[in-house]
Amino acid sequence: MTLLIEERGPVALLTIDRPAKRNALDAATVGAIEEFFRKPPVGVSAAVIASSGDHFSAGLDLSELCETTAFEGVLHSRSWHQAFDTIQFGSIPVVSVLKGAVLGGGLEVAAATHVRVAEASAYYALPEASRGIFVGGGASVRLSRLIGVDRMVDMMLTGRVLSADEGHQLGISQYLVGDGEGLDRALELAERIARNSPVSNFAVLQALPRIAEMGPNEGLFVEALMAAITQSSEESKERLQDFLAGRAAKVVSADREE
Ligand code: 1HE
Repeated sequence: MTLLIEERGPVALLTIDRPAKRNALDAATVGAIEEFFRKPPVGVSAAVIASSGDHFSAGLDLSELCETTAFEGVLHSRSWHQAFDTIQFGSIPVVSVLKGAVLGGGLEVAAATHVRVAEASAYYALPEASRGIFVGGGASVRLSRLIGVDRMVDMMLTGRVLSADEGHQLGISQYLVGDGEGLDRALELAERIARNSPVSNFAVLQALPRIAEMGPNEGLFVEALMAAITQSSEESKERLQDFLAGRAAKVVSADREE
């Protein structure tokens, strides 16, 4: 088992557990990720992807690439696409905890998650070109949108390594914390996410990335449909009533949050 799965109430904690291989992603691990997100257990409303050891992931397990044919290569890449699509377009929000090496396929998994918490030790690179290969786990689509295609071109051509700070400035992480603090922060965020209405979380996951790809007119129309669908749910009505009756939490300013 290279993917440990633990349920902590509404939050599932998935730990990539191959520290001796720097959490290099083999087919079994990618398959286990897909299996989990294809049908998350009933009662689980958010997930955290973390890792054992000092590194998030050294990317594709390079020992699995030897002696593959072109067709096998296409199928392999498509299997990663399928697996990471179940993260990005699945039914539950996913928070990742990034530390140490976040390389190649490791960065591709991270880019498929919705909220990324980086520890100060995190560093990001795409060593594919130096290994004579190309990205195959969705980076050309997800990472180029995240940091801009020219930055990705630079990373691939020159082997540039981004520090945790640089990655944070570019939006790879939304949260930057000290070493050893990432898991607690990620669990706390996931618990908060799990308290949202599942319909609203689903709309965020399914509608926002699609609307971002649409023209403004289509985007606004789809936004209106999603708004109507979410606010017509029973849960939405209860939550609005709770607020109006003074039973719901207020929004507090950022500097008063702990
Ligand atoms: C691996 C892998 C791996 C480590 N596949 N076995 N990714 C890379 O090109 C990154 C390759 N890895 C590294 O640069 C370094 O290992 C690290 C910077 C991540 C860590 O360095 P270090 O000194 O802590 O560890 P190490 O001694 O290099 O590695 C420990 C073991 O993990 C060693 O095996 P051992 O049997 O000799 O102990 C390494 O061979 C093994 N190991 N990384 C297989 N990646 C779908 S397309 C996606 C394309 C990509 O992801 S390309 C990026 C590949």
